[in-house]
Amino acid sequence: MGKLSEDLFSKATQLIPGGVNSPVRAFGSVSGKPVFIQSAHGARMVDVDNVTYIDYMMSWGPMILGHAHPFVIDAVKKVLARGTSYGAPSPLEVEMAEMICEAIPSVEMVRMVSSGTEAVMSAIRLARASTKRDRIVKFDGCYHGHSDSLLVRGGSGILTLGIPGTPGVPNDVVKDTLVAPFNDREALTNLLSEQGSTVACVIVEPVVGNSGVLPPDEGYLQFLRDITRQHGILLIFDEVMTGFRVAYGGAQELYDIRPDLTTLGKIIGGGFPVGAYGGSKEIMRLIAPSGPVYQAGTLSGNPVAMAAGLATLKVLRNQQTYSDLEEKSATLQSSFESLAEEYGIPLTVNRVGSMLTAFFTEGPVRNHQNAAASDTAMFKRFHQLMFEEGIYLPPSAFEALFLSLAHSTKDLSLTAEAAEKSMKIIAKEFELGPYR
Ligand code: KE4
Repeated sequence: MGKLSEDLFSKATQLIPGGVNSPVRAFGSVSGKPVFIQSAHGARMVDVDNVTYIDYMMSWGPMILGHAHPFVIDAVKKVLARGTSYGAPSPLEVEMAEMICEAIPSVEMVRMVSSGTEAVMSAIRLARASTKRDRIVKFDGCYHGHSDSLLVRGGSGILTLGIPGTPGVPNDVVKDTLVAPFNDREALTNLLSEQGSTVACVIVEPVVGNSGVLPPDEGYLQFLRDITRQHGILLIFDEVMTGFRVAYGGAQELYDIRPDLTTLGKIIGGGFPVGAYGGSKEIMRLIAPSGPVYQAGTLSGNPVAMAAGLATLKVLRNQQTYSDLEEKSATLQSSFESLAEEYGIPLTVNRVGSMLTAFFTEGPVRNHQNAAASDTAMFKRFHQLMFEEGIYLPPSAFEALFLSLAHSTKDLSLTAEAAEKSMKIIAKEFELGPYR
């Protein structure tokens, strides 16, 4: 950590809880010393001490084109000249709704909000209103933002910081939140055979990103679709992370599943605050003002966020995008795997498209329990060593690493060189492979 970051962090911790505006940014489970960023372009970020990093966090997912993509910047500049927020409908919101509905056939109608948390909170309320049931089912290690009823055995920062539950959330709020293990058909079948008639929705990250990446087992998502339909339960795909990430139409395109409701965020805002939820017209028409289910937001559909999001989606719509991301991500995965093999380091890389996690364990890693059993001390050391080599990995063993269109083959070979140095040191320090 450079001097300026150090000074900023000590000042920030006096003014902002933990010195950060979102817990995982505090590097709590790695070095504990977050650097402060002054700029970002393409695949790189530069901190206030002028240290440059190849970035694989990409703002936790949104920056799939790379930072400060010229097409996005131009689109934002044009809109900025016309004001920043109207509090009234604008053409850009209609265009965004059209692009989302065209990309995701299960979404016939969509409402914009300002964060993934807000999208999920609203979708849950809508599911409860639509089914007139109160119970919800989520999966162990999945994170769906920080609304009260979802803060149960969550992933992401909750897992990283080892927060069992969250003080301030009344038991009455979470008593209706049931938790099942991901990728476990029997557990959910048993749970729903007892309580299915009281459950409004099952919400899932179709590709889990918040326990680290956990791909769904073959046929598992179809199983979720079938069993929820059987019990009259709405299936919610939380695609805040996977939407426009794993495919242009998200995980539901990749796995050919039609959920009842979808939540979105991150990429559709192009780096600006955004969220969205959508589904059939029949269900969505329950939302005010067309229906009685209230949900509102001062900056929902903000024109600047819409401009950045639209510019991003227009670049992504070119199919070449995802094959390019796939190729680069597969290269990164195989360099990690072959190096771990060479140095006798237990490593399992889970990847779907351009989101991946390297778990320091033999594997397989199919659920939160497997992920939590990985060697976090080894991850911490790997993170630190890679950081010293100028590679900025997400500062948590339970997050996804993201590639962008801006990551070049040169960036990938620099990353592989850094990984070689780091894994060699880890093998020595942990007495593995040639250093047993
Ligand atoms: P936001 O409220 O942070 O925009 O979205 C919440 C959310 C909902 N659903 C999924 C699947 C998500 O991954 C998220 C947020 N993701 C975390 C990182 N895994 C955001 C990073 C942070 O909390 O700082």
